[in-house]
Amino acid sequence: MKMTFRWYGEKDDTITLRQIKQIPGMDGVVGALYDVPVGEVWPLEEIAAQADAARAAGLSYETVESINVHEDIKLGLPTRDRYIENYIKSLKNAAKCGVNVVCYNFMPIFDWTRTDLAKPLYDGSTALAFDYHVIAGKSPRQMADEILSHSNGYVLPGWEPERLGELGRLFDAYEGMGEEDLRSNLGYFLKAVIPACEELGIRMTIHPDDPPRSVFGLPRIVKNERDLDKIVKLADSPSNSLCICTGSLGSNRDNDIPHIVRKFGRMDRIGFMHVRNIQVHEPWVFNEVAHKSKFGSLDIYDIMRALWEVGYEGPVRPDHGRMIWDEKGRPGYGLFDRALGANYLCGLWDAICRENSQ
Ligand code: DNO
Repeated sequence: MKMTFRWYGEKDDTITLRQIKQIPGMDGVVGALYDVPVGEVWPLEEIAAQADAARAAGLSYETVESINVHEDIKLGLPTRDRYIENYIKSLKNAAKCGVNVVCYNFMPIFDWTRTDLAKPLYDGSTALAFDYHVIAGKSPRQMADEILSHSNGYVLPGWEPERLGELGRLFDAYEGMGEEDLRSNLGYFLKAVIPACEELGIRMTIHPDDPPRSVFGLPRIVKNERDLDKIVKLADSPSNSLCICTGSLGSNRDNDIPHIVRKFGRMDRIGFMHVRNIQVHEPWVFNEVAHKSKFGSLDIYDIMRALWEVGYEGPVRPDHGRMIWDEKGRPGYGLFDRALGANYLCGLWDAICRENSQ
């Protein structure tokens, strides 16, 4: 595995490449262009500038998260072909800059959803949390406004203001759309994009729905093992891969993450790993915690062991961290707790490799 760290670029991140490089065991950054509107082409020069900066700091630049998918593609509108063409142009530009893993999601309207961006934990740290009872009493607009107003002034990944400005229109457009329709739109997208990826040496990795259930009645199709089975069949190629986000899938306790890693890893269909821990209090009520297994509901050791067993060589990143040591930063994406998380994952990995080399 290659340990990586999500970086929002010189303009958008308070964390520097130098700080990232100083995290023990860090191989590279996971980049993205946050100021390119969804659906437009990522300019070659801008990707190259980010990749060059990372490499100059001694970090690899092979993964981007996310090239977001335009809503017209998810909705299956006639205009989707134009956005798919643009998507392929972005992939070509990314490949020219040495990118070989592209993360994306296929969640209608909202990317990840939380009801609290700074829930106090027992030790004075704060973490992201979700409580379905809270969301049940809110309108999508109220939830979006709350998330944006608690983001400490940072743009949050997947919460682009231009999309959120059109919530009413988008909800109308999804009216009556079921899971099968959405999956067929994903199939259409993959059929167009995967042959290009095969030529470019890129693995597309779809991120699970977070949380893995419908919110506000919108369809969701990346929730569990059954959904993942259907996705890998939509295009039979390692370029059509999965991003296994342990915290997203793991918030449904029926999802056995080590089993999912072993199964899809053996099929060579995992292209990216987001590893983090969560504490599930009751179905659909959870908060994020430190990465260490004993603080949450997930067995991070067994997940890393499963990755080792399947010979996983792709990127892994510590996912969301808590806010600790009075850090003020982008919710979920501060420096300190993610650095601790990376160090814990590297420690587990070293021990697993060592135990098994005798
Ligand atoms: C949240 C992230 C997601 C993820 C996208 C992938 O922190 O895990 O925004 O990047 O869903 O497309």
